[in-house]
Amino acid sequence: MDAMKFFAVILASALLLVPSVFAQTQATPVQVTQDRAPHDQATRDQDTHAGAARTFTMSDAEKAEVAARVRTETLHAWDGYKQYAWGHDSLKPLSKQPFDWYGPGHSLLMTPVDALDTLILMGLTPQADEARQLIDTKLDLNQDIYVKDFEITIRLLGALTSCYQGTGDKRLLELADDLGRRMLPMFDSPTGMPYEYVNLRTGAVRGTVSNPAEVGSLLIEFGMLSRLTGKPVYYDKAKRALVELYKRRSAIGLVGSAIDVETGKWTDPTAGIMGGIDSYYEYLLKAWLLFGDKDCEQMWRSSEQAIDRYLADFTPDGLWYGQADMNTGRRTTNLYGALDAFFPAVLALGDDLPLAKQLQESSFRMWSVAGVEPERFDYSMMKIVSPAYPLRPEIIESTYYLYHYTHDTKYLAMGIVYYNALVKYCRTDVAYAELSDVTTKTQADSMESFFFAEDMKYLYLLFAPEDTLDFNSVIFNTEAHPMKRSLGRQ
Ligand code: DMJ
Repeated sequence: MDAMKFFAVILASALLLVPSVFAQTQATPVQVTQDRAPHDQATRDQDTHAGAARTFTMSDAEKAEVAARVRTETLHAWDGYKQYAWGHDSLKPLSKQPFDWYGPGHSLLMTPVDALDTLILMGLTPQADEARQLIDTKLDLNQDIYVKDFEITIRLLGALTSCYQGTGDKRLLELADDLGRRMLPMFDSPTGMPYEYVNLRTGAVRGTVSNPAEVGSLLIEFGMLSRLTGKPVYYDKAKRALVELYKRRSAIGLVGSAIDVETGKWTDPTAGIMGGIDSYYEYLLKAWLLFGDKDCEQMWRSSEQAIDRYLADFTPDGLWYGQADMNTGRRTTNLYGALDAFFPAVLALGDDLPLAKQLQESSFRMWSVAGVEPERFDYSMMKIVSPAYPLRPEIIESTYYLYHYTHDTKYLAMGIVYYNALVKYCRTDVAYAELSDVTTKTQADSMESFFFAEDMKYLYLLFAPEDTLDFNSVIFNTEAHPMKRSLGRQ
């Protein structure tokens, strides 16, 4: 499909979905002018679409209206959390029950912490204030629970350090410092790579087999904590973990999927950019840009070459990234998925817009197979292999980055497609629910905190005025918590 036809299909999808969604939410529809309206002939005639596509524009008022819709829907989900799960980690949106990751009575306030900067950004001030008040007074880190190094770092530590930068609320920094201190024992392995779990009260560790994402996606949060507290230990430990992992790359420059942090040996040699590896690469690039760390720059540049050479896969259906053996470079599988859709954003940030654009088209193609993206997709057969959709944000994140860099309105059209599908298929009477199967659109009883932290934030930023957040002055961690570049360079 050539670029213009592809654009046309995106546009048609966006426009076809607009009226139903706005009707469903009883909101005023975005006005679609005649030359942009879908019609039967156009759906059969790609060239007509292409003609329509060329005229596609959104006025500032139309964009503002979509941003307002996103804000309203964020409030809808927040109100559901507040009514049924206040003080807990998250809301189960179908049963309307609270859920705590580490068992009843052990909440770490995952949703309010992860959501706070989104609420602030959207100007949902009473909601942001109530979230902050809850965090300031009730977030209890002195709990006898083994927490996941990666998730607690990117969500809690990332949000606390980011929100301190945004609000100046010293209690948030105190909490971040306390959390960082409690997590430090996880780095005390023979290699310096962190154990998977650390007990917040005792500092005991468990989980010797980890992966690149869990080992290598800690430096933005711990590094920023060093900058904010003046304590170098955080930066040093997280940087060492990243370097130790990088040092264990294969002769051809790839890392595998699982590594023993005590022996330093790989237990799974499968290379890729998929979940379990993804944000390791993202953090090499972002730590360089945020902190000006030259080692990270060098590690990113050499990793990028290996990724390009062995993982990128140009097929008749476009550019994809599959899996290969880390030692031989031999292709093993052709799987792409919702998590991989983060990579166009990384490519764009790393200054490779041509590849970023091509890969974003592939992500959108994957989304379009069922009208919502699946967790895993075999691009050699264009077939869904894992049909769940746990409200993943990566494709929206990449759309936002690409729109920022290109101002091509097709990315706005993509954003409308995602937004409308979310509302149509994932919205419940009290919040939003993940899908257990994108082919049947069956909802499941979970709403991850990243729905607030990432999906809604990136969607909002895509349509909101550019000065809502100065993209160039921040680096987002992998959970979409913005870190100020000015502070990172101090
Ligand atoms: C988020 O927690 C982060 O984006 C992470 O990097 C990957 N998984 C989820 C979203 O899918």
